[in-house]
Amino acid sequence: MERIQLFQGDITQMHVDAIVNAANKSLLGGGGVDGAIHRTAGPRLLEECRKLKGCETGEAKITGAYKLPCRFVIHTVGPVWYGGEIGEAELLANAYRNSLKLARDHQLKTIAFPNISTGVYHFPKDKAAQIAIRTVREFLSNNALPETVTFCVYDDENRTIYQDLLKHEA
Ligand code: AR6
Repeated sequence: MERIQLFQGDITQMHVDAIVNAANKSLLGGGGVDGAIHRTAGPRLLEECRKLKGCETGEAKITGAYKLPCRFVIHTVGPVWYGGEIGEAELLANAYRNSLKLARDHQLKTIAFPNISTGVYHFPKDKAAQIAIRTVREFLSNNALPETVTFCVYDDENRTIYQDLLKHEA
């Protein structure tokens, strides 16, 4: 089976080993996918997140998943887009890479990513998708775990972008 998969829908309903949360540095919840994950997981996720004392941009931390159907949540913080001149691309790549490292180090086989930074943080969707796919492909070529990575797109624009990039850059 292809090690990179594409799925359109709600990441909170995915039965994978870990879903990735596009969080903020506080790790104390927010809107977008972060809000959806905390709503579905229930209040014990926030309790565990409080103990983590936040997370730097580009870093990642792992928690339990509580009422979510997955086993773990990997919380990462993507960069806010300020025009692309202050290292946003590298920080976004770090967010993907550090999430993948955590999954590997916990022996996780399946992981799903939302389109980190492309909502409230305004990273251009096409650029973000290129970075996401390049970073995941490079990691998978050097690591046996995770076995499969699913890009969970939510909006149609991201779906089209990912379909095109995954087709043409295989
Ligand atoms: N499942 C999958 N993807 C989703 C879902 C969902 N249920 N809901 C939204 N998306 P955003 P960011 C997509 O704004 O840009 C939060 O307040 C959405 O369409 O959630 O990294 C945090 O606390 C978009 O493509 O994350 C931070 O403060 C993608 O998820 C801030 O937003 C990311 O959009 C992080 O901003």
